[in-house]
Amino acid sequence: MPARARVTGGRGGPRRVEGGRNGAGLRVAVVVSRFNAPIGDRLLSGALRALAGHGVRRADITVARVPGAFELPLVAGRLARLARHDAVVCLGAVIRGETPHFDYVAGEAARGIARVSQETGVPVLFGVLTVDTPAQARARSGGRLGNRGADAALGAIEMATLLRALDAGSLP
Ligand code: INI
Repeated sequence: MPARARVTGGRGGPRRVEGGRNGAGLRVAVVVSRFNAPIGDRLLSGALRALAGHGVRRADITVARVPGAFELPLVAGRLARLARHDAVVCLGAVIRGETPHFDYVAGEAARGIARVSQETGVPVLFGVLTVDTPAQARARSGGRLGNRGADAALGAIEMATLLRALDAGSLP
């Protein structure tokens, strides 16, 4: 089944358009930071499981590794500009306390990822944890509070299917 978004409503009410959760036929790139590697690996596992569980074929997934979260935007941008992927998912963990430059690393990663997405028109998802402690990072990477890598992967499918629907002129 092709990746689909849904248009509902109309008939006098607001028309609603939403991305779907069927990733069949989508090509997704994942960029993961090696800094805090055990957390990055947990986020990556969550993302890959979510993509496979929603129909994205293994052969349609590219995984790239970068040294740290600061480097995520550059590689995400390069992948987005290749025009081979429908979405890019960025994963990593910036943990306060390990570095006095937490704010620079986290801020630049967030700003850069947003900029790349806006400039290329390709959805680039922010699956980067910005937390105070390693325990908080573990809780959000397959622990008590879910897995932000999986969340970002699902967000990628939703955004890619939504943009496809808008580009295909599915709105009357
Ligand atoms: N990179 C991270 O991904 N997480 C961190 O917590 C972190 N800390 O703590 O410094 C970090 N630093 C490295 C940074 O992302 C760059 O790789 C490095 O500064 C080289 O440009």
